[in-house]
Amino acid sequence: MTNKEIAQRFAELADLLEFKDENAFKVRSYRRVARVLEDLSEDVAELAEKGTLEDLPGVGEATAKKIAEYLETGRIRRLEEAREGVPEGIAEVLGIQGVGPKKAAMLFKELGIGSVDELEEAAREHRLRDLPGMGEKTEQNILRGIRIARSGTERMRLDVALDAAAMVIDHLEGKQGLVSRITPAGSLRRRRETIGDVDLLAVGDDPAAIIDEFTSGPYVADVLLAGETKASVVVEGDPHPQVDLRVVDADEFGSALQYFTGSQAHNINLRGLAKKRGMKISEYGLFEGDDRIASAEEEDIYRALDMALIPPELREDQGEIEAALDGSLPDLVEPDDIRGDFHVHSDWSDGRNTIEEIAEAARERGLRFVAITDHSRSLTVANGLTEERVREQIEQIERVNRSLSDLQVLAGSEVDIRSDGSLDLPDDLLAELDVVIAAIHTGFKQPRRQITDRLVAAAEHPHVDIIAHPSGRLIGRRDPYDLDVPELIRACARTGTALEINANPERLDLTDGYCRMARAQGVRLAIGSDAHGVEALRLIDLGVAVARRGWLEKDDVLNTRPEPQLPKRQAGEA
Ligand code: DGT
Ligand code: CA
Ligand code: CA
Repeated sequence: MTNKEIAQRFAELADLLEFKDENAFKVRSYRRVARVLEDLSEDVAELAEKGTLEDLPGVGEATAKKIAEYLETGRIRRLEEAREGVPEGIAEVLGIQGVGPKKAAMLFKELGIGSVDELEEAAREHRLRDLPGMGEKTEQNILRGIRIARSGTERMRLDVALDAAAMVIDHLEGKQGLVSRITPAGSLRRRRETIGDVDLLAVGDDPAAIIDEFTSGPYVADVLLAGETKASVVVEGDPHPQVDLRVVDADEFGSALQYFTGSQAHNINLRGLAKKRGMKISEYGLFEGDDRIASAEEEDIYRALDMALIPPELREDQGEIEAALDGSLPDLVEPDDIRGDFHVHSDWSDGRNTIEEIAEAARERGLRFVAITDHSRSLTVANGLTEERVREQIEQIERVNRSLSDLQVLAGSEVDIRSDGSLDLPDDLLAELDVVIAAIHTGFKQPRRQITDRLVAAAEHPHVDIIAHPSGRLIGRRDPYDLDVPELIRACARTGTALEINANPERLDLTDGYCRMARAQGVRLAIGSDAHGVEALRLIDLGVAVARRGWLEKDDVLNTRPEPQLPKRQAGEA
């Protein structure tokens, strides 16, 4: 963390000095220091302790002193001096695409612009176009930059990013002979739960034609940058997804993909490892001296470092490099392993499709079982089922099952956990169901002790098979409940209750890190699409992505068995 913090301080110092039109040499040198610190694999505090800061490229005595000063006091006096006389809003102005420190200085001097709001107003009133070196076009660019900065602070949901990537890839692959390879990189390839921007990597004989086609596709809302081998566009969507495309040489595809997949923390660790072995790694290849020893395929790079290919979902510097070195990487669960869906709503509660339609769609997806888990009675807003309706539904499902040979429809319920921890349906009815998933839908704000007890009580209930969306968060809309998740995981381990990975892109809950914790304690995970319409059954793949990021193998995930093998029911039946 400190490396990054100090890097940011030096970058800010460079910007401020340039804004004030001070020594250009210092501006360049501070900017270089910022980059070096950003990419450093060692801890800068350790280097300071050893007295070897000055061995870093671009770091002289004065800079080393500033770093030491920050480490000791949390401040850099030179930076504080530089901030004097500069309006606070300038930092934000500098963050607008197309406004560098020089332009910001001119805007400040000529028009007194000290904030993004003032900049926007001036651009709208056409007061920028008459300034030296500016014109109508610059004005428009600045307004666009402001728009992007405001929407760009929001990360997009995984499904939005996947759709944006698919749209661009389809378009480019649709042009005969244009691209020979094209694939997502960055956080999208790692399947993070939210995505800042979509990164794509392509290979083709005519990079200029690829860039042309990419920046003129029907999906384009705005072109941010169009270079010779690199371009950025904003596509239609909410928030407007930014898509970056890079075209690379076929023989550098592997090293570029490795580099641009990240994460940065993973790459820094890998670079440190290469260095220890006298090698250098970059987006252009793995080098030993001047010899390039790997670059065409990602696998070649990892192999040359004595490792198996590390799946992108694991590349977060959470021990995956160490595991790859000692051959203990998990054999991750895959979308093709999935045989069933544990969480689907029908038109009996708030879903849109009939049980028959759901069964048909599940069969088309190649599933062997699908659980109908409508809401229970107290969830009146979702048309929750009364006891009587649940009994009717069980009969209806039996009828549907008699007409099906290759798919099993499970009679289930997403039973509400009431605020005292008791369940919303009687025990004898729950015992009759094939699968019971229990969830909280009210009383999210209960204190930690109470909400934890409530979920633990549900896990301890003899007929509850799965705890649904355990943390309750809605990405970007609602924080998780104040729940002691490790305690719930322990309760599930004790009682043989599974935890859900809810695959709805707004939930992705249980989250990846806790999946790993659950696995370590032998808790099984059950992926549910939580589909309210058959088109959403495909979202189960996002749950698989969370499982993979949580280091889960096929056996850890209950959906991979051809028949639902719920631990508690098996124990009960034995
Ligand atoms: P995002 O877009 O915020 O969801 O996250 P990423 O991981 O896609 O980040 P992004 O788009 O800034 O860059 C894509 C990858 O490129 C990143 O994961 C690692 C690599 N990369 C980009 N910039 C740098 C850098 O300055 N240093 C290093 N070491 N790697 C970088
Ligand atoms: Ca990205
Ligand atoms: Ca990017």
